[in-house]
Amino acid sequence: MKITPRVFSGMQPTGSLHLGNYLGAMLQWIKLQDTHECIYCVVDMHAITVWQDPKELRNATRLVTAAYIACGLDPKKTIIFNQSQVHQHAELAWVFNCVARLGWLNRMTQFKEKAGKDRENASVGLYAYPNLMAADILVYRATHVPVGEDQKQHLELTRDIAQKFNNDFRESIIEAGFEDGIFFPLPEPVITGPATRVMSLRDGTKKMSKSDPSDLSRINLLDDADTIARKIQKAKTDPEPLPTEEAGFAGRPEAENLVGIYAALANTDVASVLREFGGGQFSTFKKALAELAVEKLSPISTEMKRLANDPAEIDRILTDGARRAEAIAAPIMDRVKDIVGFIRG
Ligand code: AQP
Repeated sequence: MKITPRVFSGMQPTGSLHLGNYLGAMLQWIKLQDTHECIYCVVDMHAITVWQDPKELRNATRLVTAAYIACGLDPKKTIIFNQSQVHQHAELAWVFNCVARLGWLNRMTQFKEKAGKDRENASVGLYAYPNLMAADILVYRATHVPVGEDQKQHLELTRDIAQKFNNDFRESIIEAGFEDGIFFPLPEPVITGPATRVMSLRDGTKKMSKSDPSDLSRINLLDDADTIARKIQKAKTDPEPLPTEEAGFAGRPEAENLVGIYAALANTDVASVLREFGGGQFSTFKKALAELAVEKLSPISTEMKRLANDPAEIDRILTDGARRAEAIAAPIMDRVKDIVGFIRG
């Protein structure tokens, strides 16, 4: 059972996907499917760490799956499934609950942000979320995880858990036939491109997020052309012209965000965008950005709507993916049980 290069990542069905999910993660996912074995999950178990209406959760899971495919993931080439269909995620998460330390979880900034002031009332699942995320990745012994910048801390925790498991159970791992004492790889985050952290259109210091109460803060993959143009038109900016070089973004997070979005959508870099638009007014730039965003996103939303019309086909893709995912996860989880000392039939 050698460690081979394998990619894992997921998105939560907590609402409609947005431009941040697309530019921060999805573009990398699509590239990697041509070069690596890839497993892409709709993480419905993560979604219920905050309340989800059951009917909406089912719809959102199907819609996120439709978005994966409409963006360009090929369910024949890559494995696409919803997390709850592969029970090994939950089993390994429990083992990791017993490996990870409270002090480690206490440092997770996403929990602090999501729990807010009402920490006592947050679910235990929200607190233990990073342990489940570590299990999602390591139950496939995945080596590469394409994510946005916001997930960097969780990925570091995943590496810490893998390392501690390897150290704590070293003897048992060697007895199980892994001579070098390494069972889990330390997965590498893949955080690349000009838009690894897309910010809210209303506040350049806040991450674009599904859960932001203002719909104007984000561009959803399902927004129509007029809505996209209106949101970009209304995006917060400052009164200065666009800078001519990247150093000019200091103290101008909204300008930096919009130029980063343009660069990512145009598949170029920020310096090239500034060569074209630097020194000009935001009104001209916003018009060009709206046209580019509509050109890139309209085909995705059209395809998403078409796919969403056939929920039975989406469920079939998810179940087929789950079967293929489980074929990889089951023998790994069996080994974990042996290493930990569980008796199995
Ligand atoms: N604003 C963003 N910029 C770049 N990447 C982002 N990602 C999310 N927001 C941005 C990346 O998208 C992937 C899936 O994220 P997720 O659905 O698991 O949840 P999240 O990171 O918590 O995203 P949201 O939109 O903020 O959801 P809610 O509001 O439900 O919490 C990840 O790779 C993430 O980095």
